[in-house]
Amino acid sequence: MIRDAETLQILLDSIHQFVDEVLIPRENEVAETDAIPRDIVEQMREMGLFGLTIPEEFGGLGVTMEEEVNITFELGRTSPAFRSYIGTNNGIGSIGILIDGTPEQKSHYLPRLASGELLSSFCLTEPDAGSDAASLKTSAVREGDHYVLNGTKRFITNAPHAGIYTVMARTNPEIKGAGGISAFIVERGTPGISLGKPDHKMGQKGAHTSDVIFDNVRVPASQLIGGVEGVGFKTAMKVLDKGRLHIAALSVGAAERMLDDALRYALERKQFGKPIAEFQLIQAMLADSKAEIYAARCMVLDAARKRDEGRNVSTEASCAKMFATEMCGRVADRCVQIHGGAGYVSEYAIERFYRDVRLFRIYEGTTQIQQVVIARNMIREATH
Ligand code: COS
Repeated sequence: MIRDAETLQILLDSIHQFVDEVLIPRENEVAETDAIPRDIVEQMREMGLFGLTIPEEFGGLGVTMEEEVNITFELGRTSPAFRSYIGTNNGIGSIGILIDGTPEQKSHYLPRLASGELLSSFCLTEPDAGSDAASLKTSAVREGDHYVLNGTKRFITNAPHAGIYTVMARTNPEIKGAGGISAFIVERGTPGISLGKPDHKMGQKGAHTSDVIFDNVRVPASQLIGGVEGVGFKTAMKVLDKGRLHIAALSVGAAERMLDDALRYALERKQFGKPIAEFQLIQAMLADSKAEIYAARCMVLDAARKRDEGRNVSTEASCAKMFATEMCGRVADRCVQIHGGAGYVSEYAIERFYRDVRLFRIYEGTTQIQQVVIARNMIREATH
C-alpha cells in the first residue's frame, strides 16, 4: 500500500540521489577500510533511514511494506554494507519489539532506534542451531524478578555496534522445540555479555558480524518481549517473514545495479570491431537477467501489497526470497561473464558484488529452508 504517491516519490528520489552521489562513490573506501564512514552514518541518520519502518508515533517514518520494498530496491543499488548498517533497526532488530512488545518496551526503545541513536541486533542463530532454529540452547532461567541468560549466539549482524539485542532463549527446558523459547531485549552494557572476534567474511566488507556470548547475564523480567513466555520462536518467525521480503527486494536492487554496470561495459567494450553488446550471446545474458529481475520485482511487490492488506504472507515471502536471491546469484554470475577477465579483478564493482550477494541466498533462511517453508504451507493448506 502506498499512502501518498507524491511523498513517496520525493523520498525515493532523494534516496536515489544519495545512492548515486554519496554511497556509490564511497564503495571502494568501505571495502578497503571495512567500515562505514562516520559522515555517511550521520547523513543516514539525518535522512531518517534508521527509522523507516518504525511508526511515526515513535519518531520513525512508518513506511508500509510496499513503500519499504520500493526504498529497498533503491538502497540495493549500492554495497549491501550500507543497507546492513541501517537494516537491523528497520528489520530484524526492531520488528520483534514492534509487533509483540509491550507498550512500555515500544515507547522505551523504538524512538531511539528510529533516530539511529541506538542500534539493534537479532540473536537467533547459535553454533549448533542454524536452520533448525527451534533447537537453540541459550537458556533463560527465572530467578525472582530477573532471568539469567547463558549461551552463545553466532553470526550476529551489527553485534559490534548494537546497543540492544533481541535474544531468543529457552525459558522452558522441558519443551525441546519452539514452544520453550522466549524473546528478550538485552542491553549491551549488562554484565556478562561479551563479543567474539569480528567474522572474516567472503564479502560485505563494512558489515560486521560476530558471536555474542551470554555468561550469567541477569536481565530484568520486564525485558521479556510482550511479557509472555513461550512465544519467542513465533515472534522470530514473524520477524523473518518480513525480513525475507526485505532481502528479496534488496536482491532485486543489487541485480539491477549489476546489470546496469554490465550493460554499460558491454556498450563500451569492443571486440571483433564492435561493442560486445551487439553480439547475440551477450544479448542473451542481458535479456535473461532483465526478465528475471522483472519477475522478482513483480513477486516482491505483490507479496508486499498482500502483507499490507493484513494477509499471512509466509509462503509469498519465502517464494520471493528464494526466487529473488537465486536470481541475483545468476545475474551476478552472468555479469561477471559479460565483463570477461575484467570481471575477475577488483577494478570493477562486479567482482565485489559477486562476493557480496552470495550471502543473500543464505541469511534470513537459506534457499533450502524457504523450500521447506513453502512446501509445508502447501501441504498444510491442502490437508486442513
Ligand atoms: N509466523 C507465525 N508463527 C509461525 C511461523 C510464522 N511465519 N512459522 C512457524 N510458526 C509457528 C508454528 O505455527 C508453530 O506453532 P504451533 O506449535 O503453535 O503450531 C511454531 O511456530 C513452530 O513452527 P514449526 O513447527 O514449523 O517449527 P520447526 O522447528 O519445524 O521449523 C523452520 C521451522 C525450519 C521454518 C524454522 O526453524 C526456520 O525458519 N529456520 C530458519 C531460521 C533462519 O531463517 N535463520 C536465519 C538466521 S536469522 S538472520
